[in-house]
Amino acid sequence: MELKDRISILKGDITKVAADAIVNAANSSLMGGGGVDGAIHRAGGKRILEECMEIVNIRGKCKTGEAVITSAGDLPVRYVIHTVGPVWTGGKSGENEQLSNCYINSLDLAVKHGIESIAFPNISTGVYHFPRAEAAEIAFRTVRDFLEKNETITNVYFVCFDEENYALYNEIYNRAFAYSE
Ligand code: AR6
Repeated sequence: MELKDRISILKGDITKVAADAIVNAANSSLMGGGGVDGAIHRAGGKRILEECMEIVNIRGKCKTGEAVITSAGDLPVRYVIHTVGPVWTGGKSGENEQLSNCYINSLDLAVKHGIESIAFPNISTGVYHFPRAEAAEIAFRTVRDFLEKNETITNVYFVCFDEENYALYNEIYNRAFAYSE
């Protein structure tokens, strides 16, 4: 399968996406919150929060850039991967690398669990205020680099909730694959 066919840009609510796994833009407590995190816990039910609590009890809080995996409760997916994006504080505190790590660590976990299709929200671009255009470039480049070296993941969906992110991702996608068949 060609790289361009393994990456898709979708618009809408990630809790409605059918895939093997969806990724949650969580915070280090893993106790839920607003934005996409709130939507995932609301739609998935209490099983997800219970598993998050077990994880925090065993290994402590989830650090920025790291990822953990739980089952998906009532969601139409098998797993939820929870990752903690960086809070944007101007870009000189390692935010770019931390954001990239969110995608890499989520994809590594996906591979370990035999996940073939995975949906990402636009991590850190809400409450955490990462500039959208830069976040989209980092997300796309990181995923693309990963897929070039991996053959088990067949589909990555970038699920954009707002029009601006959707336009940014489409622009990046079209630029990346402009000269491919
Ligand atoms: N489906 C897909 N994307 C969504 C949805 C949804 N249902 N809802 C919002 N988005 P944010 P962050 C988009 O704030 O910036 C939470 O309280 C949204 O438009 O959810 O990483 C956590 O507990 C934006 O583009 O996450 C943390 O405390 C993107 O998801 C904190 O927010 C991310 O926005 C994490 O902040």
